[in-house]
Amino acid sequence: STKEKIALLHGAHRVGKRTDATMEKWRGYGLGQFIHWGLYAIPGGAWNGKQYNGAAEWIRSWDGIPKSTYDSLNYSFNPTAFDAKAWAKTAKQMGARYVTFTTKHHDGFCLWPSKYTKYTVKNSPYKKDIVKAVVDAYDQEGIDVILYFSVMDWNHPDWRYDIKTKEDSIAFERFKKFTRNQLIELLTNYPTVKGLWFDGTWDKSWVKQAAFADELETEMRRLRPGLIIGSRFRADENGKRHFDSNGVLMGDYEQGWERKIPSKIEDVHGNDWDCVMTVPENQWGYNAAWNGHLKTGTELIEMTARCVSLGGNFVLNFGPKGDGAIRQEEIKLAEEIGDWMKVNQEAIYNCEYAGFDKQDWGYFTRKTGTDKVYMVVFNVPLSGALRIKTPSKTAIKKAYMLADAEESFVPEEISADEYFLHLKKSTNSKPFVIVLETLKAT
Ligand code: FHN
Repeated sequence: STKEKIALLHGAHRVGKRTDATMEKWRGYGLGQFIHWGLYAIPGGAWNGKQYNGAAEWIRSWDGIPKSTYDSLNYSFNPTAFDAKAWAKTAKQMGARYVTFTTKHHDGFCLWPSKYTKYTVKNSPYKKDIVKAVVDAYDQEGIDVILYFSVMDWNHPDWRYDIKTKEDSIAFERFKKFTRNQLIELLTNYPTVKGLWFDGTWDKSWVKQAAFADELETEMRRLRPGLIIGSRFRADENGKRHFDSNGVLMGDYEQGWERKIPSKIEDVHGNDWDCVMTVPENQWGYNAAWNGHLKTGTELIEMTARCVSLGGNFVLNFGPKGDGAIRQEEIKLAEEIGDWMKVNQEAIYNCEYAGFDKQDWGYFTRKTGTDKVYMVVFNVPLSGALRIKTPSKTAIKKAYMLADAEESFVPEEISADEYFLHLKKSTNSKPFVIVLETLKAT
């Protein structure tokens, strides 16, 4: 475009993707787990027998909830069934290759013994450091850990939504120091974590801190080279979030895909991205009365394939109960996804956008940087013929089932660069994968 570039002091630090090994690993994860856990898991979406319709982790903010009573929930926090190793096993079994864990959600309660506030797990009957237990357990399973951190903090006296008075501005200066201290503390206490997942950064008070946030980002990156930070952390000096005033992505990957998935490659503008998804429509923390449509295992597998086919990662949320146990419905979904992943993970891990036109039967993925293309098939047409349009000058050398290489196909060429693969039988009850070994003429 002919648009003039705006000179920015606190815009994006880079144009285009990161190319270092840590980020390349992140890009290849394919599937991740999100965990929302905190005091809100105790009421689990209900207060005094009354069910609230909004997201369970927001219950403190709903009308009629006494804030001080909510804030005292730390005195009831004693999750006797909490077992970080069991969580990590569930994640491993599902096939997750990274986890994002809520160290502090909007309610301000810290799951680590922060030195900078009394509102932590240390001042609960449980006492022990939950973040450490989670980091250690996932590290042990070889699952990378990203720490979720909400800047917005309903418990902190210096938090402001906007800065309108002198008093606000003095308070918020203290809040900024507090935020910085907590972040440096997290990175220092848990040096193996790969990144930070920011949230609660949309209010005017924080959006106005372009210079401060930019400096803090630089400080954190200096402390932990390779640290991954998404596009939700900071705004530029014009208040632009995610993308700066020149439309360039701020941070290492686009963090805007919450409960929605891009439909075409153009939607992601060549950036890294991940999609975070809930099982019900919009419940992150534990809600005892999950209602409305609950996504099935097959739907979640399809979302995973769709994300990977467009170069992103799919991250499924879990909301453990107040006692620390993962609810049965989530365990079952993890197992269902994991059973599928065991056979088909080759089409999900270390894969990228294939460069083939999307077809109605499902999704193409490509083993990153190779000629191996996967067809993840969800909808078998009545004809049993799967259409493939190859990019020009690309031949299909071999086509076979991923689960059974003996079961191969001879593609029927129906016109230039266009083929049918004729399925022999369509007895599949689960999505399946066909491997295409391709050859590009040079
Ligand atoms: O308000 C939060 C919400 O509770 C949840 O944590 C999600 C997860 O992406 N983030 C915020 C909404 O964008």
